Amino acid sequence: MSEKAVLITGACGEIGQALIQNLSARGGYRIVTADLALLPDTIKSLSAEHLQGDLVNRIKQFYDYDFDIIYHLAASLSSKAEVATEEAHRINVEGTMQLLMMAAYRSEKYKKEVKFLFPSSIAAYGFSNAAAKHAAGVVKEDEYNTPHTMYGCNKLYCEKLGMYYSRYNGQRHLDPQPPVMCDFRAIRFPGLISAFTLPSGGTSDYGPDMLHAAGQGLPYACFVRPDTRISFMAMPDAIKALLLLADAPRANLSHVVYNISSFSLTAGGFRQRALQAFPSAQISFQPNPRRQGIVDSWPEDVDDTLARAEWGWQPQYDVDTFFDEYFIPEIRKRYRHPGMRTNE
Ligand code: AKB
Repeated sequence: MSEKAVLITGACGEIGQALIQNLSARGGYRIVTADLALLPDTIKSLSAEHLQGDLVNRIKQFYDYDFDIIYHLAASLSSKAEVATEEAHRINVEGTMQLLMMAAYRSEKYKKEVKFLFPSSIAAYGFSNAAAKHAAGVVKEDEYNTPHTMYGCNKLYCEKLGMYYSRYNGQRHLDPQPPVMCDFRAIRFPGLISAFTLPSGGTSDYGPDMLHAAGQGLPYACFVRPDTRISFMAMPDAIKALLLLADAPRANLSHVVYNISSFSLTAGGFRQRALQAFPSAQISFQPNPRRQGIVDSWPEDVDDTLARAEWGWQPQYDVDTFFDEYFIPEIRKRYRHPGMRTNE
């Protein structure tokens, strides 16, 4: 079986590193990576070719490649995007638009669907305040799509762009013989937590940051209130979801955007779990009003019925197994034995 040609943008990010390791372990892929930065040593050998540079400025180069699957992970996350909104829009929207245009162009020209996997986010939702959020509880994909952040607006708009290029693309779907269109699929990820990499630029970062600080015996001041609740997921489950959706037959998919869920936890719950594992951990709460406002606009949890029904989504970890079988054992090793195993 010939290798599948895969492009992974944002390859140096948390999802990127974990995905490269998983695809490489699976075998059968020629992985081309792209990022502003050089690949870390841990994954350098797993990439057939690394295209270093600004995605938007380098887009023309991608037209020369015959990619079967694109995992477009490059993004400026919610907290960073609130500080540098214009740059976030350039990366999150212009970058995605240009890559979708490339996928649509090649799908039509070579009559072969380019599959386009896109990580959207719970940031695509928006609640006016914590009370409205609590009243809504678990939300479905088509509810409360009123994001409060630049990042959330970018993700929601790019979901629509993906739907446009994979279904309508210049209204060509109305042609007597519609052309082959790219195959866009998106997942609204909750806060993701890896035992092997640290988050940057996000607002769900307080969860992993608190745990990694506790593992190192460092004090941590949490920037949201203890009662703050959103959904989280172990990185291995996020990768499992991306691969499951990528492998699903297009005929089984009646949507392009899917919620996925694993567990929902308060910031106070994270503290309890951290203290159970590291009793001397010093964890305090110093809410940052703007970042608190961002998380208060995100749902407590999401309904993933569609993902379970249409492509067999099922998380491996719930809140207990996440801590007891994945996260705590790995960060104990990581911080007790710096330099030990580094992959998902
Ligand atoms: C962020 O905090 O910006 C991301 C997300 C929830 O999409 N981790």
